[in-house]
Amino acid sequence: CESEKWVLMVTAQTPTNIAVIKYWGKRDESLILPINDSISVTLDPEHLCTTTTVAVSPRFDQDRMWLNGREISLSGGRYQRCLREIRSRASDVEDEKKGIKIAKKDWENLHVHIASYNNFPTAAGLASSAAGFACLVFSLAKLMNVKEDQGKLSAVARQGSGSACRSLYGGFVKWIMGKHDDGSDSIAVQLADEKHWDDLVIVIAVVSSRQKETSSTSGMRESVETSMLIKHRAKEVVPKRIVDMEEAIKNRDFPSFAHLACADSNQFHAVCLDTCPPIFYMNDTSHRIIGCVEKWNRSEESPQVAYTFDAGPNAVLIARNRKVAASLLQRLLFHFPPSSDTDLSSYVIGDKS
Ligand code: 2P0
Repeated sequence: CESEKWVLMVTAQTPTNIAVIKYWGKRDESLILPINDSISVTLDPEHLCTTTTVAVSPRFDQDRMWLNGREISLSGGRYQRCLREIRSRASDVEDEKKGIKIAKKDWENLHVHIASYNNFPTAAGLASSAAGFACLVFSLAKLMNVKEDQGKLSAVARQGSGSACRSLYGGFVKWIMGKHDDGSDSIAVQLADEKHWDDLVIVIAVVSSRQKETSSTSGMRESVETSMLIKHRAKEVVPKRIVDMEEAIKNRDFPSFAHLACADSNQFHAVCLDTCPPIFYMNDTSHRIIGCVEKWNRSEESPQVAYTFDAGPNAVLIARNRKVAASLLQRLLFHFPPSSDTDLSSYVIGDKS
């Protein structure tokens, strides 16, 4: 029938985010509730981002998803939870031009097709799940005319992947761990928008684009089960660092920002080493980058560059301004020289494969 031919689509783009005070460890695995607050900076949308198109049509007989052009299963609990949570919040949708009318109750019986692309390596420690789930939740919410605020949407994205809740905002974002058992207060809030501290330049040194061996989800589970250091970190260290980091961001105080970000990255990797069996996310190249930045920072009156490493060997380097970023690139090329035939636009430091 003619009326069954329509397809309604929404496309959205969501950048990834890089934590400067790290999330590592859950107190509730299924609701994805963390053991500490975290703070991140959201990257510019034109760089590391996920683009997702969601479509609905009466012709679709099941929910389906393609990631980077290949179909993936939606049977996992995380996808199911996000779909269920968004469907339960759907409202009426009307598109007069196309003659489409979807009542709130119809959403339960309509299926969606989802196509998602990352413009960066998936699962190489560049927070692909953060951008991915944030974009999925945001685009589904737009498609289904969900009227809830960003905070409530962030609590849905969190159930896809913890760090995803922070990607619903630009600028500097805090994920509040919350107190409630149902996760209703475990949401992201924006600390400062993207214009607040726009001198900062983020350089990502891709050390390896291979997939990591230990996923964040299993890594943090093992840390919670076996590490003593993670308990001390969550209870004694992070609460104070969160306060200090918020202050550093508010005042655009780069020395404090750099000190806190580097220390927190190092403690997160120390927790990984304190896990049984130990988890090694950084490699020799990562360690050499830390050495170079530390030496440079110590040779100046105050720090020029902050480094932070997620669940992978790639370095996220935050330069205090563009001039420093140019000098940083020169230093990286000096210490990690590419060969003459290297395509510098996709140069991977230290990865010979
Ligand atoms: C973060 N990471 O704060 C930390 C720092 C990695 C190191 O959030 O199990 O992919 O899906 O909640 O969000 C990576 O963990 O883990 C992460 P799940 P997620 O960015």
